[in-house]
Parts: sequence; structure tokens; C-alpha cells
Amino acid sequence: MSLKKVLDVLKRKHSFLISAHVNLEGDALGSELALARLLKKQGKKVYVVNQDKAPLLYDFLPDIKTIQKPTSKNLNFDAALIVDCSDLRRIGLVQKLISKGIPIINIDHHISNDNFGDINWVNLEASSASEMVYEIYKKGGFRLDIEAALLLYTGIMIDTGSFRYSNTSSYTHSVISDLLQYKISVEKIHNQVYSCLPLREVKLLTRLLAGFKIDKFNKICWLVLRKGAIKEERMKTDVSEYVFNFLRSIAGIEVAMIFREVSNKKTRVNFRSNGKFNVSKLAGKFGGGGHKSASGCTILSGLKASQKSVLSAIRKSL
Ligand SMILES: [Mn+2]
Repeated sequence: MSLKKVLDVLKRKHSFLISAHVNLEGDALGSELALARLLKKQGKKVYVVNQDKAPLLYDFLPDIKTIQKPTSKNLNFDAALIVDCSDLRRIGLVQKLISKGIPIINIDHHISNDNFGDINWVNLEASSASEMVYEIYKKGGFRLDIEAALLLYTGIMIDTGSFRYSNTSSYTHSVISDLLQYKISVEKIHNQVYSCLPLREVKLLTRLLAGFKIDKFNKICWLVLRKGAIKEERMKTDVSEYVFNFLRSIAGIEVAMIFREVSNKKTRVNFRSNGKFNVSKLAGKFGGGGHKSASGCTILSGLKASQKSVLSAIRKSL
């Protein structure tokens, strides 16, 4: 079993690079920071390096300030632990820090994972990478503490949409039950993540949402974001979560999407499904990937052409 191999590397090696995907969110952050915490407690040297800055709303997470940018070239480590990534390109610029010969350990739960690691522990049953890091704690005999519990709870909460997506299992709830023994405040975490919007962002959000589109059968809905519609770096929140929550709540909706204009020849598309429709396959048609009910891709065409090709691909398989 690959978890055994992962545990073996964690014990044998002395210094580690840990990274997760670009566009950081709660599961990426929770899993990498909880893993880093475990290793540091064993006296190991750990560098957590991400290409992107964490969204401001995650400032409450323990150890978040220890995350480094991939600028320093002199990081010495003897293994690279990559969490929550379906392929190695997802870590972006952090790739260039990993020299040849350094073993890469792939810890992930995406259906589209391409087994990029020297060791691959890919568990499609896991709700989140954080749930997998929890298993590392348990099977490795490492002791959890309140900080690790908070990190893992946040990661699992984000990836399960607060325990309501189909990836939420009885095991997930048993993990949560254990984490709650560490006296973390569930109410506080939920407020920090979900009730944290500055008024100006709510106003922006309602303005954007007013322009959502829907197909004539009321099954597909989407929002188009022109370049500059959101100054992402100044936002406290990840707008897409709110947009998706809204779009997915329309009765009968099967697929919800956000089209983001990157340039006039490049569009980022994110997909969510309400269960039946497999959006991982859909994203795969455009070179992307993800989960059955949440995925994304980048299309090398403008907003208009991207909408057209995605909509026709959905109609073919609906
Ligand atoms: Mn995840």
C-alpha cells in the first residue's frame, strides 16, 4: 500500500519541500500545513512553498505565515511532498525548485491524477487531501494537536462544501468526530470562512450575479467574468464559491460554470455539477481535470468562443 511507502519516506528523509496547487484554497492549505507541522515535530527541516499567495480569508490558519514564495533558489531538501494536485504542473513555478533525482511524493484524491510521483498515494475515496493527511497522522502514530485539528477540519470542510457534497462519507464524519476532540471551535471556523465578506465585496458579488446566464432548459447556468471584473488580489473572499453556491441552488440545474477572461485568447473555466453530470470528463475534453462534481480547464480562445465550445460539449452529453 502506498501510504506505507509515504510513511517510510517521512521517517527516512530529513528535509522536505511541501507544495500544493496554484489558486490555493482550504484543502491545499490545510493538508500542506498539517503535514509540515507533523514533520517539524519530528525535528525535520520543512519548507512549505507555494506559487500563489493564500487568500486573505485564510489568515486565521495556524502556521500560514511560514509559507514561502518560490523565489529562493537555495532550498535544500531530500524529498518533495506534493498534496492535492492532479498533475505536477499544478504547483506552477515551484516545479523549478525540484532538482533531478529528488523523489516526488504524490498525495492526492483527484480522479484525474496522472501518477506523476515516484511514490503515488492517490485515494479517490478520500473527501480531501486533508482527510489523507489525517490518515498519515493516525497510521504513522503521530499525535494531533489543536492546530493540526483546525487545519484538517478546515480542509475537509472546504472540499466537502461543509459536509454536503457526495464525497462526504461516514469515514469523513468519523474523522471530524475525532478532530472535534481537540477543542476547535466549529462555529468560529465557519464564521471565519463563510461570514467574512466586507460589504463592498457583497455589493460587487450581487452586481456580478445579476448577469448570470441560463440555457433554455434551465439545466446549465454560467457567469462570465471579463478581465478586471474582479481585482482578485484585493479580494478577501474566493468569489467563485459564492457564485457557485448561488448558481447551484437553482432548481433543476445540472451544471454551473464560471468563465474567466485571462486574455483575449485565453479563458479559464470552472465547473460544478449537481451530481449526475461528470464535469471531470468535461474538463478533460479541454485539457483540464478535477473531480466528478468540481473541475476546471483553461481554453486557448476568447470568452465568446470558449462559451460556445463548452456549451456544445455539454449539450452533446446531457
Ligand atoms: Mn482537495
